[in-house]
Amino acid sequence: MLDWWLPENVSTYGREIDWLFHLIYAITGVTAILVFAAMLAFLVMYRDRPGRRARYTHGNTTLEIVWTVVPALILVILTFLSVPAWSKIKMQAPPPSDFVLHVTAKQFNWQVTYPGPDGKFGTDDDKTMLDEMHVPVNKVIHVHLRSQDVIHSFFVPQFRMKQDAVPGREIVQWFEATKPGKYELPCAELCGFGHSGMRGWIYVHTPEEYAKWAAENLTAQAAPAAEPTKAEEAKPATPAAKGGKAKR
Ligand SMILES: [Cu+2]
Repeated sequence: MLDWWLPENVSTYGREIDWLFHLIYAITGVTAILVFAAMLAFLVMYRDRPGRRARYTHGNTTLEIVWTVVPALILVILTFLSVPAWSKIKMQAPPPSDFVLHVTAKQFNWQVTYPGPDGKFGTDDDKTMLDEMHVPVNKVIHVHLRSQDVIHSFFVPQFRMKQDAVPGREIVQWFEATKPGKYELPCAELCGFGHSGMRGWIYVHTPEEYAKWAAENLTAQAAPAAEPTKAEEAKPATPAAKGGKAKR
Protein backbone atom coordinates (compact mmCIF):
# COMPACT_ATOMS: atom_id res chain seq x y z
CA MET A 1 0.00 0.00 0.00
CA LEU A 2 1.11 3.55 -0.79
CA ASP A 3 4.41 2.29 -2.16
CA TRP A 4 3.91 4.12 -5.43
CA TRP A 5 4.69 7.47 -3.87
CA LEU A 6 7.64 6.61 -1.64
CA PRO A 7 11.03 6.38 -3.30
CA GLU A 8 12.19 2.81 -3.84
CA ASN A 9 13.62 1.28 -0.69
CA VAL A 10 17.13 -0.10 -1.14
CA SER A 11 18.12 -0.37 2.52
CA THR A 12 18.11 -3.34 4.85
CA TYR A 13 16.13 -1.43 7.48
CA GLY A 14 13.89 0.46 5.06
CA ARG A 15 10.97 -1.96 5.36
CA GLU A 16 10.66 -1.33 9.09
CA ILE A 17 10.61 2.44 8.54
CA ASP A 18 8.06 2.10 5.73
CA TRP A 19 5.84 -0.12 7.82
CA LEU A 20 5.76 2.49 10.61
CA PHE A 21 5.24 5.27 8.10
CA HIS A 22 2.26 3.49 6.57
CA LEU A 23 0.79 2.61 9.94
CA ILE A 24 0.99 6.24 11.13
CA TYR A 25 -0.30 7.44 7.80
CA ALA A 26 -3.30 5.10 8.00
CA ILE A 27 -4.12 6.18 11.57
CA THR A 28 -3.89 9.89 10.76
CA GLY A 29 -5.78 9.33 7.48
CA VAL A 30 -8.70 7.56 9.19
CA THR A 31 -8.72 10.21 11.94
CA ALA A 32 -8.83 13.00 9.38
CA ILE A 33 -11.74 11.35 7.55
CA LEU A 34 -13.67 10.87 10.81
CA VAL A 35 -13.06 14.47 11.89
CA PHE A 36 -14.15 15.91 8.53
CA ALA A 37 -17.19 13.62 8.33
CA ALA A 38 -18.27 14.65 11.85
CA MET A 39 -17.71 18.31 10.98
CA LEU A 40 -19.87 18.05 7.86
CA ALA A 41 -22.56 16.08 9.69
CA PHE A 42 -22.72 18.71 12.47
CA LEU A 43 -22.88 21.50 9.90
CA VAL A 44 -26.02 19.93 8.49
CA MET A 45 -27.57 18.70 11.76
CA TYR A 46 -27.15 21.95 13.66
CA ARG A 47 -27.76 24.42 10.85
CA ASP A 48 -30.03 27.39 11.52
CA ARG A 49 -33.70 26.66 10.95
CA PRO A 50 -36.81 28.76 11.64
CA GLY A 51 -38.05 28.41 15.18
CA ARG A 52 -34.98 26.60 16.44
CA ARG A 53 -33.12 27.99 19.48
CA ALA A 54 -29.51 27.44 20.41
CA ARG A 55 -29.03 25.34 23.53
CA TYR A 56 -26.21 25.71 26.06
CA THR A 57 -24.31 22.58 26.97
CA HIS A 58 -21.86 21.96 29.80
CA GLY A 59 -20.00 19.41 27.72
CA ASN A 60 -19.67 15.71 28.27
CA THR A 61 -17.05 14.47 30.70
CA THR A 62 -17.12 10.89 29.44
CA LEU A 63 -16.60 12.03 25.86
CA GLU A 64 -13.73 14.29 26.86
CA ILE A 65 -12.00 11.48 28.76
CA VAL A 66 -12.44 9.18 25.76
CA TRP A 67 -11.00 11.59 23.23
CA THR A 68 -8.05 12.30 25.48
CA VAL A 69 -7.26 8.74 26.50
CA VAL A 70 -7.68 7.12 23.06
CA PRO A 71 -5.13 9.35 21.23
CA ALA A 72 -2.76 9.09 24.21
CA LEU A 73 -2.98 5.30 24.06
CA ILE A 74 -2.42 5.32 20.30
CA LEU A 75 0.71 7.45 20.78
CA VAL A 76 2.04 5.16 23.52
CA ILE A 77 1.42 2.07 21.36
CA LEU A 78 3.11 3.75 18.37
CA THR A 79 6.09 4.54 20.56
CA PHE A 80 6.45 0.90 21.58
CA LEU A 81 6.00 -0.27 17.99
CA SER A 82 8.77 2.14 16.88
CA VAL A 83 11.26 1.00 19.49
CA PRO A 84 12.64 -2.06 17.61
CA ALA A 85 13.35 -0.15 14.39
CA TRP A 86 14.53 2.98 16.16
CA SER A 87 16.94 1.19 18.45
CA LYS A 88 18.29 -0.98 15.63
CA ILE A 89 19.00 2.03 13.42
CA LYS A 90 19.90 4.72 15.91
CA MET A 91 20.48 3.52 19.44
CA GLN A 92 22.34 0.25 19.38
CA ALA A 93 25.93 0.01 18.22
CA PRO A 94 25.93 -0.38 14.43
CA PRO A 95 26.50 -3.87 13.02
CA PRO A 96 30.26 -4.42 12.88
CA SER A 97 31.98 -3.41 9.67
CA ASP A 98 35.45 -2.68 8.39
CA PHE A 99 34.07 -0.13 5.93
CA VAL A 100 34.26 3.27 7.56
CA LEU A 101 33.82 6.66 5.93
CA HIS A 102 34.14 10.12 7.39
CA VAL A 103 31.61 12.60 6.10
CA THR A 104 32.07 16.25 6.96
CA ALA A 105 29.28 18.59 5.97
CA LYS A 106 29.96 22.25 5.26
CA GLN A 107 28.16 25.07 3.56
CA PHE A 108 27.38 23.70 0.94
CA ASN A 109 29.05 20.39 0.25
CA TRP A 110 29.47 16.86 1.52
CA GLN A 111 33.12 15.99 2.03
CA VAL A 112 33.50 12.24 1.92
CA THR A 113 36.82 10.94 3.20
CA TYR A 114 38.27 7.47 2.62
CA PRO A 115 41.16 6.32 4.77
CA GLY A 116 43.37 5.63 1.74
CA PRO A 117 45.77 2.73 1.23
CA ASP A 118 46.96 2.64 4.87
CA GLY A 119 43.41 2.19 6.15
CA LYS A 120 43.86 5.00 8.70
CA PHE A 121 42.17 8.35 8.91
CA GLY A 122 44.09 11.55 9.52
CA THR A 123 47.09 10.50 7.47
CA ASP A 124 48.45 12.01 4.26
CA ASP A 125 46.99 9.37 1.99
CA ASP A 126 43.37 10.03 2.96
CA LYS A 127 41.21 10.60 -0.09
CA THR A 128 38.45 13.17 0.06
CA MET A 129 35.69 13.36 -2.52
CA LEU A 130 33.31 16.23 -2.87
CA ASP A 131 29.61 15.43 -3.03
CA GLU A 132 30.37 11.88 -4.08
CA MET A 133 30.40 8.61 -2.21
CA HIS A 134 31.11 5.15 -3.60
CA VAL A 135 30.24 2.02 -1.66
CA PRO A 136 29.75 -1.66 -2.39
CA VAL A 137 26.31 -3.23 -2.31
CA ASN A 138 25.26 -5.57 0.55
CA LYS A 139 27.89 -4.22 2.88
CA VAL A 140 27.42 -2.42 6.19
CA ILE A 141 28.86 1.08 5.85
CA HIS A 142 29.69 3.17 8.89
CA VAL A 143 29.43 6.89 8.36
CA HIS A 144 31.13 9.16 10.89
CA LEU A 145 29.23 12.36 10.45
CA ARG A 146 30.55 15.79 11.33
CA SER A 147 29.85 19.37 10.44
CA GLN A 148 32.33 22.13 9.88
CA ASP A 149 29.98 25.06 10.34
CA VAL A 150 26.22 24.79 10.92
CA ILE A 151 23.72 21.97 11.34
CA HIS A 152 23.22 19.95 8.17
CA SER A 153 21.20 16.82 7.65
CA PHE A 154 22.49 13.74 5.88
CA PHE A 155 19.46 12.36 4.04
CA VAL A 156 19.25 9.47 1.63
CA PRO A 157 15.58 8.89 0.85
CA GLN A 158 16.10 5.48 -0.79
CA PHE A 159 18.08 4.30 2.27
CA ARG A 160 15.40 5.63 4.67
CA MET A 161 18.29 7.27 6.45
CA LYS A 162 18.39 10.74 7.90
CA GLN A 163 20.76 12.17 10.47
CA ASP A 164 21.72 15.69 11.47
CA ALA A 165 25.38 16.64 11.26
CA VAL A 166 26.04 18.77 14.32
CA PRO A 167 29.08 21.04 14.75
CA GLY A 168 31.38 19.78 17.49
CA ARG A 169 30.01 16.24 17.44
CA GLU A 170 30.90 13.09 15.59
CA ILE A 171 27.82 10.97 15.03
CA VAL A 172 28.18 7.41 13.80
CA GLN A 173 25.42 6.13 11.55
CA TRP A 174 25.19 3.12 9.27
CA PHE A 175 23.44 1.74 6.26
CA GLU A 176 23.52 -1.30 4.08
CA ALA A 177 22.34 -0.80 0.52
CA THR A 178 20.71 -3.75 -1.21
CA LYS A 179 20.72 -2.61 -4.83
CA PRO A 180 23.41 -1.03 -7.00
CA GLY A 181 22.55 2.40 -8.36
CA LYS A 182 23.04 6.14 -8.00
CA TYR A 183 21.18 7.70 -5.11
CA GLU A 184 20.72 11.33 -4.21
CA LEU A 185 22.15 12.69 -0.97
CA PRO A 186 20.48 16.04 -0.35
CA CYS A 187 21.00 18.14 2.74
CA ALA A 188 17.70 18.12 4.62
CA GLU A 189 18.40 21.02 6.97
CA LEU A 190 17.96 24.63 5.90
CA CYS A 191 21.64 25.43 6.37
CA GLY A 192 22.10 28.73 4.59
CA PHE A 193 21.78 30.53 1.29
CA GLY A 194 23.11 27.67 -0.84
CA HIS A 195 21.18 24.95 0.98
CA SER A 196 19.08 23.96 -2.03
CA GLY A 197 22.22 23.28 -4.03
CA MET A 198 23.79 21.12 -1.32
CA ARG A 199 23.50 17.63 -2.61
CA GLY A 200 25.73 14.74 -3.39
CA TRP A 201 25.41 11.32 -4.96
CA ILE A 202 25.95 7.90 -3.49
CA TYR A 203 27.05 5.30 -6.00
CA VAL A 204 26.29 1.78 -4.86
CA HIS A 205 28.40 -0.66 -6.87
CA THR A 206 28.58 -4.39 -7.25
CA PRO A 207 31.65 -5.73 -5.39
CA GLU A 208 33.62 -6.08 -8.65
CA GLU A 209 32.74 -2.56 -9.82
CA TYR A 210 33.61 -1.18 -6.42
CA ALA A 211 36.99 -2.94 -6.39
CA LYS A 212 37.69 -1.43 -9.80
CA TRP A 213 36.64 2.04 -8.70
CA ALA A 214 38.72 1.76 -5.52
CA ALA A 215 41.76 0.62 -7.48
CA GLU A 216 41.43 3.64 -9.73
CA ASN A 217 40.61 6.22 -7.10
CA LEU A 218 41.80 5.20 -3.66
CA THR A 219 45.31 3.98 -4.32
CA ALA A 220 48.33 6.11 -3.53
CA GLN A 221 48.83 7.07 -7.20
CA ALA A 222 45.22 8.04 -7.83
CA ALA A 223 44.52 11.70 -8.44
CA PRO A 224 42.00 13.29 -6.10
CA ALA A 225 38.51 12.81 -7.51
CA ALA A 226 37.31 16.28 -6.64
CA GLU A 227 38.53 19.21 -8.70
CA PRO A 228 41.68 20.71 -7.16
CA THR A 229 40.37 23.98 -5.76
CA LYS A 230 37.44 22.32 -4.09
CA ALA A 231 39.60 19.45 -2.91
CA GLU A 232 41.90 21.95 -1.22
CA GLU A 233 38.94 23.28 0.69
CA ALA A 234 37.66 19.84 1.39
CA LYS A 235 40.75 18.25 2.90
CA PRO A 236 40.97 19.50 6.47
CA ALA A 237 38.05 18.32 8.48
CA THR A 238 38.37 20.58 11.49
CA PRO A 239 34.90 20.69 12.98
CA ALA A 240 35.36 24.19 14.38
CA ALA A 241 36.49 25.93 11.19
CA LYS A 242 34.32 28.97 10.61
CA GLY A 243 32.81 30.68 7.62
CA GLY A 244 32.36 27.57 5.55
CA LYS A 245 35.97 27.46 4.43
CA ALA A 246 38.43 25.14 6.03
CA LYS A 247 41.87 26.38 6.92
CA ARG A 248 45.01 24.39 6.95
CU1 LIG B 1 23.33 21.71 4.53
